[in-house]
Amino acid sequence: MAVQSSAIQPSPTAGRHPDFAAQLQQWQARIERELSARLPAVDVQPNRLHAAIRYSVLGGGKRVRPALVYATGAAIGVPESILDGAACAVELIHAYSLVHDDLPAMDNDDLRRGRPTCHKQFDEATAILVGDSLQCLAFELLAEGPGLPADPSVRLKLVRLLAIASGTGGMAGGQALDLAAIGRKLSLAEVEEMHVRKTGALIHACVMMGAACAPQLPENITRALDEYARAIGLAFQIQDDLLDVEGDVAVIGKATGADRALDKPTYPSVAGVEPSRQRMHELHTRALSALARLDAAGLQSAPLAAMSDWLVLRKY
Ligand code: GRG
Repeated sequence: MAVQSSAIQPSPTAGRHPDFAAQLQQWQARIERELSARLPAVDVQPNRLHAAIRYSVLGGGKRVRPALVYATGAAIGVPESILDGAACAVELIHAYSLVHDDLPAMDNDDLRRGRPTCHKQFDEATAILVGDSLQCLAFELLAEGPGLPADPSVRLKLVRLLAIASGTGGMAGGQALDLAAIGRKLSLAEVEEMHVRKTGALIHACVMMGAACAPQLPENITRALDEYARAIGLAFQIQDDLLDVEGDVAVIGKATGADRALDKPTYPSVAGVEPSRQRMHELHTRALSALARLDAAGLQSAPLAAMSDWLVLRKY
């Protein structure tokens, strides 16, 4: 199998944001550099844990979440230099969730981003510690790391947003619902609730954390961003479910059909493939219409519109 390229696919959004592919690649390169600078070095003890941390975070993934933080900043005029800390923190939480999700006690996956999963490359105990350490580091960065507004009240807001999105009301709770759903029939409303928490909450937090770095942002713009972020969070997970049914394993970098193999209810398994696609496009349209309020206020919706296009049209 081909190792998943770290390069972003050419953008299908050329009309809305002609330089989007180049912009994404710049954000992707930036986050790789910023993450690398914040991770412990391999030659520092405990070396094996640090090697596993760097293996799990660097050199792969689409970097959707950091890109969303930067795209929000680009839309509302916050410089990247004071978004880096938030972009790193959210990607570290995401990386931790993938490492733990792949463990035998959860989804038991051997392949992630076209490479052996952390517990396969190292061992289970190390993978558990990688997740624990990444979660702590994410909050340490928000509390006192570089690349964020200096204002302590902004940092506190960022900690709060990320903690709520990661905890039982968000990602961890969504994962619990996901595990409890194995072999059961769920209603569509229950599947949506699971998706909104497991994946949508962290996607939503990326946008709201970018917005929090502009403390003077008018309330109506914050509300528009909130609506946009909720819509793309769910749309992203529906596309993930669709890719699990229809995706190309060599492009995705992990096995397809995993949800069916685990007997997990997904959007397409409950609603059907075509209605799932329709729901995803409806959410995409809702996200774009929320962004119209940014343009009306003289802000730049194009980076966020292009992100939404990419998330629903992506092939991995
Ligand atoms: C272990 C608390 C805990 C939570 C795990 C994120 C998650 C919850 C599980 C991952 C399983 C999964 C496939 C979730 C669906 C959506 C998702 C998060 C996909 C992976 O995110 P991408 O596509 O991955 O952004 P890359 O590799 O590009 O970073």
